[in-house]
Amino acid sequence: MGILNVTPDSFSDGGRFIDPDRAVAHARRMVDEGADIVDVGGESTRPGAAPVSLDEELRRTVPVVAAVAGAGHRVSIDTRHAEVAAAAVDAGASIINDVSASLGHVAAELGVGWIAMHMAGEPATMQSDPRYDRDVVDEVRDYLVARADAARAGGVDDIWIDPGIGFGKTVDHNVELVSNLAELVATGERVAVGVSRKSTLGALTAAADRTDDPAPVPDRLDVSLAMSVWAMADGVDLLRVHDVAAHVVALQGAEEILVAARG
Ligand code: HH2
Repeated sequence: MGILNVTPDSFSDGGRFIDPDRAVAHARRMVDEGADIVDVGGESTRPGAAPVSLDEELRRTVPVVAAVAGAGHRVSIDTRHAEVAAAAVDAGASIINDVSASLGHVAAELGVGWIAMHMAGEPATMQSDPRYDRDVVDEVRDYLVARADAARAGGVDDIWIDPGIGFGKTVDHNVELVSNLAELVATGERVAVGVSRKSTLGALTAAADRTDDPAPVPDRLDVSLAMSVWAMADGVDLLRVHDVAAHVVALQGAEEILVAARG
């Protein structure tokens, strides 16, 4: 899944694709590079981000969804809002990428796929002091499986669960979740994950470089690739990434090894 944020303030590509023509050109490039799905978002959910109005989110996303889906590409809409999901599906999106895991009933009504992501709290405050009463992996897994079960009972067929790396989690929580992706896969649900360029990777890159300052966003690709390969080896079905070409090369190379290792 290639990321297309039609926002002025996303942590990595904010401001780059706010112009619809540039957004559509970037979508086309990601598909050419090997993305199966283009994930269009009109609201940054980075830590501390302020919510945008519905009108603004619709204005940013719907024309881009229509153009990308109209060109024959599979589009997901990255939103927490039922109105935006419905308008995007009307414009051709076929998956709701839902960081609030609350739109299962909307996916059922619209007859589209649904990615249920775990988020502890709200973007504006979720990183202030994230805590889990139980083990973070158990808590996230049980929550997502319950969401998936409810959505399936409500009529959604096409479901992924996503641990929500960076959404109300410390670096240690994120590492714990990525190192236990196999536990999510073992639930039998299809698993999606997004680590691409996130701040935890800035911390891990700094540790590898033996510096204290988190690595800036453009320097986080190496660890993004390493984690995505790890996720694929653990059986993750869908990877949400900014750098599609680099991921395709890394994942195809790693797949050769996996196939050989598994006979
Ligand atoms: N992460 C972000 C947004 N949407 N969706 C899923 N399923 N999984 C994720 O991990 C995920 C997501 C945040 O990243 P990004 O869209 O690059 O930045 P921003 O929220 O600043 O727009």
